[in-house]
Amino acid sequence: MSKTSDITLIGVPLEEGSGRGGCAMGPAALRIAGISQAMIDLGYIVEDRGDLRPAPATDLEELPKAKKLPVVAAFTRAIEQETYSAVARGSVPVLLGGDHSLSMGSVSGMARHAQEVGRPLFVLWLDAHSDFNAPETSPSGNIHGMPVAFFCGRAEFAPILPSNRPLVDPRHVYQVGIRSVDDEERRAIRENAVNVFDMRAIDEEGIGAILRRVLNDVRQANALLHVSLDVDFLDPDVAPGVGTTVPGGATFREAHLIMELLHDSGLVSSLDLVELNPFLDDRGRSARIMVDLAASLFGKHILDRPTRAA
Ligand code: 6HN
Ligand code: MN
Ligand code: MN
Ligand code: MN
Repeated sequence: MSKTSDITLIGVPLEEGSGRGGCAMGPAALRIAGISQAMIDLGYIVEDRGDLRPAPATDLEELPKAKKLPVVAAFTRAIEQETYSAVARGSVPVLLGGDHSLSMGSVSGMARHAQEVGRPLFVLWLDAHSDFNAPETSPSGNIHGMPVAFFCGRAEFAPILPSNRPLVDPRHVYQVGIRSVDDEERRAIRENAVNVFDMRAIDEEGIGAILRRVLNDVRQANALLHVSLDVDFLDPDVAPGVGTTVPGGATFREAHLIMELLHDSGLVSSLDLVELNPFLDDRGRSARIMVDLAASLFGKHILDRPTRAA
């Protein structure tokens, strides 16, 4: 039997959750920007599973406030299974998106694995947005604004996954970079005690201090950690290739420092790279930054440095 890969790339050409075209080209752009080679260069065995292309679900109705539900649901099911299979065979799943609704599947697959091994799953959500809408509260009806509410069990669109699916405790979700929250979403994240570090917190406390707090909580809980990186976490001047830019985002160095601290912690179990829209990008710049950030998370660094406690 061949050796299990260290990293499993899973392409998700999904854009129907975002309400516009372009994210379906995300996996291709990330591959052209060298995602696989970047990890091979760091010494990993990488398996690229290609792109998931499920047929739309036939058992679910279109919902006016959860647009393209049959497409998103079919992807959720396929992604849940692929992510679960990769992590269960000892590999780190890396989802190449695709819009952020793909995290309904990736986080659910990780939650299934976490339950099997008897550990909690924590989620680090790097995003301008909280993505905690439900169909009833969404201003847009776009499902990419709902994945956190979905995997925390706060938004049931329809029977997408089995009703006994393991959920993520919203108190185990850490959102960093937040600067655009809808009114009812604001109430929901407070009521559900999601940990939110908005841009002001980054400005005041510094990203290093925030990350150390998050990582300390993960370590104390002996948890698995899923990282979900939305392109719009970054400032639009740094990464313009995304449909939902919000000014005042993370700098190039803030984002890299997060990835470097994540690598040093040794705690990351899985990663989403989402919302890249190559149609809106500037000569592949955002695709290359996402690849570079992933490389930092997997150990690319400027200089060797003595390990120091987080
Ligand atoms: N994303 N809160 C807005 C909505 O339509 O629900 C924007 C969501 C953006 C989603 O960036 O992944
Ligand atoms: Mn998002
Ligand atoms: Mn976003
Ligand atoms: Mn707990």
